[in-house]
Amino acid sequence: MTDSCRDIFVTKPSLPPLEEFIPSLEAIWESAVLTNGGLFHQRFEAALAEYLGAKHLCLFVNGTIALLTALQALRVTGEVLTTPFSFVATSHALWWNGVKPVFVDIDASMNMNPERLEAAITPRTTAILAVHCYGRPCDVRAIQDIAGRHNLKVIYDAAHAFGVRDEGGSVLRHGDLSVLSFHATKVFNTFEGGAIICPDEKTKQHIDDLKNFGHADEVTVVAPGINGKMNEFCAALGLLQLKHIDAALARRAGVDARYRERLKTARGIQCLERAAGKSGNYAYFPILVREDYPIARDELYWRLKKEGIHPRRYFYPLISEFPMYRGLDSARSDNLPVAARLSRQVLCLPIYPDLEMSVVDAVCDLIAAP
Ligand code: T4K
Repeated sequence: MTDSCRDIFVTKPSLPPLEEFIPSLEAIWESAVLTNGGLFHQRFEAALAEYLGAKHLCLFVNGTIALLTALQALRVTGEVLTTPFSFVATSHALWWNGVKPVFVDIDASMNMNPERLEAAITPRTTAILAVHCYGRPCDVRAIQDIAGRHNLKVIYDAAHAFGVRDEGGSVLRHGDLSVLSFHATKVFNTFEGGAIICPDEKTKQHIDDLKNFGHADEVTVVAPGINGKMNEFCAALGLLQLKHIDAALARRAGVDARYRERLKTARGIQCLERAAGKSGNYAYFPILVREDYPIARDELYWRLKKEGIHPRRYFYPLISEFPMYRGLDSARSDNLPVAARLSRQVLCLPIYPDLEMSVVDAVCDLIAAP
């Protein structure tokens, strides 16, 4: 390592120069409007929608509350097909809506395998909750085809997919609703935050009501909504972050390329292929530590940590292995063989805009000679 005292985490949040943020803070203090759709909220919502190429977008306090609200807005009930290979918030959002997750196995793309979807549908199935894992787009066409034939809603947990595009534009346009996270660990952060991409103004209005306790106006409550509003502080930061996001993505691309170059000859290490025809966001750098690697994935994980490098095993354990879900029939490991295997092989290496190439090289040296 260039600096052996320094710990290197899987990510380090990008922030604009502090002096750029001060005028926004002064404006917030001056106006005393702190939340509830203030000026920064309005400006950020509009600017973000434009950046993402979305016509309608609702800002949220975080991605989890946005997911919860998206499911509520679509009146999802009964059972929902979802992936076990995600952050636990994906299934928790179903649980909070009183909906039973039905886990469907993934394929080598790390996303839900559309070929496994149809067999999991029952008369109680109302929706598919898929995740663009690591920002790699799902097979949206196959998912939509199945959803269309079975009259199911489609919600994309796009927490990892900020700025990801496919052949036709933003990947966020797919499904009934897409949900973003702007948590500190994400490609684009507002400290904490999230958003729902909506297809039309009416849906946006409904979701805006739901995130404000269900209040449609001062005296009308249309649904048991939640407090999901983004505050002015986070909105002001988001507005500033937009100025820097393209440069940050370009630096991430450089780190991604260096890892690929340096790891291509490491025996037993597999970098996930970039998704063809898509423009990614380099949100994560997952590798698979295969059986022909000299040591087990967890041994590598601990060796790196001993050297001050802190990769993460996203996503291990699988959601279906957590106590509150493992009793479900669909959580059986023989139903999820690919997810079970990949979850025990995956390691997400540090990636963030400021990561020095010398550190990337040091990580690769440690991996190449464990
Ligand atoms: N759906 C999906 C697919 C998701 O991945 C997530 C969140 C959600 C939904 C829910 O969205 P939010 O409600 O969070 O908006 C993190 C995050 O807490 C979580 O947001 C994220 N996914 C998940 C994949 O990772 P941890 O517990 O693994 O990360 P944590 O807090 O240990 O942070 C990792 C490293 O990053 C730290 O070791 C150091 C560094 N770090 C972290 C934070 C928070 C910083 O340097 N500064 C920071 O402020 O969960």
